[in-house]
Amino acid sequence: MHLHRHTFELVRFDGRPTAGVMKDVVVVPPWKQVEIDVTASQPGLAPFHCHQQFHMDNGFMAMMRYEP
Ligand SMILES: [Cu+2]
Repeated sequence: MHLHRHTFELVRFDGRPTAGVMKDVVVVPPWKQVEIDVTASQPGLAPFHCHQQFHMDNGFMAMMRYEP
């Protein structure tokens, strides 16, 4: 998964807490979950999407937007 224009902190990967891991892309294994913290410090539009083309073709993408 890729969040454009932001860096997020990976705080949980497959149930295991993590800290200090800053990323803008994270690989989510099948049937696993990750949890991230995002600081809303870049107002405007930011695409959030899967990097697997098949998933994007089937709608696994969104546009995040917030104002200052
Ligand atoms: Cu995907």
